Amino acid sequence: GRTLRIVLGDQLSDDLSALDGAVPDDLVVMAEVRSECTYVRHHKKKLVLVLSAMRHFAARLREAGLTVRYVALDDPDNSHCLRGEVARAAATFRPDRVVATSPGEWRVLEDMRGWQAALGVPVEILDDERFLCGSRWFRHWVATRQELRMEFFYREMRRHHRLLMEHDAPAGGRWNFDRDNRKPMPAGIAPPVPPGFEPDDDTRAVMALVDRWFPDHWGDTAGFAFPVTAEQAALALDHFVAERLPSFGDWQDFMREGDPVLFHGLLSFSLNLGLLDPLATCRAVERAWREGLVPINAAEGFVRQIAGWREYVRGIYWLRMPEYGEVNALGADRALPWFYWSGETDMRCMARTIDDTRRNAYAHHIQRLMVTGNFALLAGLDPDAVDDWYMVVFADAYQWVEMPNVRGMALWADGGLMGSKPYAASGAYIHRMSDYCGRCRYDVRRAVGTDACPFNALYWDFLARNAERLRAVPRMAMPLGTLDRMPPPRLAALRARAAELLRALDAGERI
Ligand code: FAD
Ligand code: DLZ
Ligand code: SF4
Repeated sequence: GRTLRIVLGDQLSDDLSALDGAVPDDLVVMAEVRSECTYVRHHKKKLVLVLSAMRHFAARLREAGLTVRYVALDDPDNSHCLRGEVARAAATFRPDRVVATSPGEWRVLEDMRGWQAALGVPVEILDDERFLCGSRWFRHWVATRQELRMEFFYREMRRHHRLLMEHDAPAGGRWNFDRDNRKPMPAGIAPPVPPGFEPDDDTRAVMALVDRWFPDHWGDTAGFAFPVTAEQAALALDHFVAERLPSFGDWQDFMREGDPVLFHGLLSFSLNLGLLDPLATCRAVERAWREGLVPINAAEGFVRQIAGWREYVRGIYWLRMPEYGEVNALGADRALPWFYWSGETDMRCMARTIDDTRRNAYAHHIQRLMVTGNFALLAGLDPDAVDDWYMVVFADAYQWVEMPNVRGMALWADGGLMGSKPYAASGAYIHRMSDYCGRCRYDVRRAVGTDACPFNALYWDFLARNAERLRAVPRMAMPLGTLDRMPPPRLAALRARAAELLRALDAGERI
């Protein structure tokens, strides 16, 4: 029968379930719509990335002989929502059925579930098979567990896909090489510069379009250099595996001024759009290890991120939506300080991380978790506001991956589903794992007084404020023990300093 096939902006994969069995008589619909571009005010580089990659993918499908109806943002008849564009296509094409792949966000799935009734045509919503773990498998796994732990989930993924396995044992004799990883990085190391992809004419047209349509979104289109095709993404992966992966594990958690990439992959953009396949990416890394090109701690550390964390957060998202969008286990309610947008703060680590983020629509994991995330946790910022910020600022942000990382991992707002304890840390952590503190106006060794690092007093205040709630968390016993033993005058001084900082935040004063 006549089949209308829908491809969304982050479904740009040749083996997408919605394209399975497609023939030239079918109609593939892709649409650039204002509603998707503005439901959060995405960073301009993210808009360029998604729209340019969509245009390149449409061209690729046409070259493969398929018929594509591509509706551009400035098409005068554009209804500017996904449902409207499917309805317009259906009205002219008159399909017998509509086929779509399940979207990455709950919001879109809810809408899609209403399409059949609205269109009067059968709508088949197929599983998104571009993951190592299906949602049903995850539910089953959860049902057989007393306690959810990423580590055990990850081992199942390794066994099931036979990733980095030698017979039934993990390659190298251990599942986890973290104790070899995460070292401070000596000065003087020069990480290989990742390849940039010069915008072609299509991408330049999209950059102009985004500047015209969304001038008040954050960031700039200038300097855009992300991969926008599967071929470019494959080059980026090859370069990473050859040049940066060998040292990926060693300094995975280190932060350096002006260099947010270091030895990271810069692959999340491509993975999340579907330009790279996660299992194939893990296999490429495994191959490099088998060929002796990279050490096991690097290969395992990287595969853990993709086969472990990335799949786990997706499982948690679909398991717990829609309630997950409202969790707030610590009752945090402070407004997001303006400096999250302007970068105008004396806290060097925050200012530099926010600046990297604004320039590149990218920051690496530890900047996201231990700088902007940690501050939000310690200061008790409202999870809704923080969630919104993270959706806006990063070019790899889609709710299925952003939300569990923000609400769960960074803010502990899910009460421990994502992490077995809050990732709260004082300035000492940032000092050990970065070069920010040396150039900061605050003194990281001090906790009270106007020159003291704000993270220090806020850390103790966070523990004291949430002590009742956190007593039930076994891995918090150590820091709470230290809190309990602290002389009361010392704790009072720390809490007074924290109160002053929080007052200044609420008053919009510079800290
Ligand atoms: P690398 O360090 O090279 O890691 C390799 C790959 O592993 C990444 O490309 C990514 O696909 C995957 N990965 C690593 N950690 C995670 C994780 N915790 N969750 C999911 N995948 C992971 N990732 C996103 O893709 N989109 C987001 O919106 C996002 N928001 C985040 C918000 C917070 C508060 C935190 C703490 C993490 C967030 N992450 C997000 C996870 C992680 O920080 C990014 O995937 C990573 O920084 C992307 O850069 P990279 O490709 O250079 O990663
Ligand atoms: C992120 C995004 C943007 C900015 N624009 C579009 C668009 O114009 N058309 C489209 O089909 N998809 C877009 N996307 C991706 C969707 O938001 C994404 O598919 C859903 O959020 C589900 O993950
Ligand atoms: Fe950040 Fe504190 Fe270090 Fe300054 S001293 S860079 S605020 S951790």
